Amino acid sequence: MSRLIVVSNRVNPPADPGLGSTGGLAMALAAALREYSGVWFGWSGETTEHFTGQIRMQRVGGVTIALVDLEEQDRLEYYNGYANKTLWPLFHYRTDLTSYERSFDEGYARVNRRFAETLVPLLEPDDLIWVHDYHLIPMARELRKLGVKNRIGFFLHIPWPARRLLTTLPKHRALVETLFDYDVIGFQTEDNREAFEDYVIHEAHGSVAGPGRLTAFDHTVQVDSFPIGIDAQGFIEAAKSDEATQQFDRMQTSLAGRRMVLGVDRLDYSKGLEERFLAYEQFLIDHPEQQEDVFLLQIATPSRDEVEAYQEIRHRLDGVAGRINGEFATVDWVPIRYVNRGYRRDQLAGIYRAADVALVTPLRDGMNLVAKEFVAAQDPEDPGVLILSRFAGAADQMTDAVLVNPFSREDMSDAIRRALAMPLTKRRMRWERLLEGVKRDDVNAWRDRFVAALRGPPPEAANGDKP
Ligand code: GDG
Repeated sequence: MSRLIVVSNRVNPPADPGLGSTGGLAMALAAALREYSGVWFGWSGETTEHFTGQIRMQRVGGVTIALVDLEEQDRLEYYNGYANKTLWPLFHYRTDLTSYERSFDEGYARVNRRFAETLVPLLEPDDLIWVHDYHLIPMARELRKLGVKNRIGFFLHIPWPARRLLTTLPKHRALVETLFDYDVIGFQTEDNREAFEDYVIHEAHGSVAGPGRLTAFDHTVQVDSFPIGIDAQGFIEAAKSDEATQQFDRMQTSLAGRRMVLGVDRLDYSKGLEERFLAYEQFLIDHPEQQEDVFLLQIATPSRDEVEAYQEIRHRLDGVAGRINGEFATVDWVPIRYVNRGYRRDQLAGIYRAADVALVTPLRDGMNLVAKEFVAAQDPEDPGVLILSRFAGAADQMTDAVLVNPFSREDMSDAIRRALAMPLTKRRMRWERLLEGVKRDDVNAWRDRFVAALRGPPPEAANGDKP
């Protein structure tokens, strides 16, 4: 059986599954690779004075990892620069936060080249190579230049933006052209896949070459949507663990009979945290009778804090949470518990379980795994209600959630009221359907579907012979 070589910017499988790691990609890939023979290759997160291309192989949490150090300039131009100041905001529809700097382009190209040069000696002829996310879009092009003939797939964890937005990126065409060196390109949703096709047809003068196949730049690639899932079984078990139960009990005591509305996110402007706080404030204004019976617990783990836009959103959230608390709190009630630290994954599962309502309201999100984890962690006898932004990829699948427009405070305030008032039978019915989907479309199903596409058709089918 061929090995699976996974390539992503950072390589950080949790050493202990109970611990977890913040970030959807890490959790998903660790779960996907654990039962597969292969290697997970990427940046160690460390910098060195001069790039050497030396690899450190390790075994962590049942996964073989291969780490390479980058230079400080790489971190600034490639990671903080092109990845997190150019592509991330642009692909999340925030042109106002997008920097277009040539030095970032150069850093991005350099690191993709360095990754490819470092990976090549590790490769065997029938390895399947699976590259992840916006940091590494040109990786296949660099590998092909070095003579790699293996099948290479790419999966984008974040949204693919609308054509008009993408064209604000200098050299957008050159970037998209590099994608045509892959054999398979995967997106989270049909909507993203369509946006890509729209670009290819209208900007790159490409064409549809058959079902799920696009031709442009003299290459044909397979393009499909592969909605990512969670390790559902693992999460359900984590929610029943001792750690989770202890955390659940602690939460119950601290609730003191109040209802809890919960948010769990990386501290990122795409997650709609400020809009969420303001919508919750609107709810407090609309329903003064409920004020002291409810509180919002927002866990927001700091992330990418070297990038100014992240410092800025953190500062704004401190201000908004402080203002709302100052205005509405009483001597024995605080409306928002705002927490800037991470929790163990099993503790998180206990916190999800104790919540009456989850507010998952990103302004744009590739998928959003928190929505799925919340569902997996609920108590079947008394499940909580999921309020989900229609702009999260997860909304395509999770239609039994209360879907909201995260840009409208009134909409969200109404949704909170409805969710808190939802009778048990209705809650159970919706939750059961949601859970069924979370279990069926889990991370293993996602991996298996992608890897099957990456293997490609059997040789006789590829030659066009009838079976
Ligand atoms: C990207 C895309 C896509 C959060 N706080 C803690 C903690 N987390 C974990 C959650 C969840 C993960 O981080 C966040 O995943 P998301 O999917 O919500 O978001 P991104 O990090 O932006 O992920 C996203 C994903 O990739 C996968 O393709 O869904 O759209 O943006 O697993 O539980 N984990 C722990 N403590 C915390 O405090 N242990």
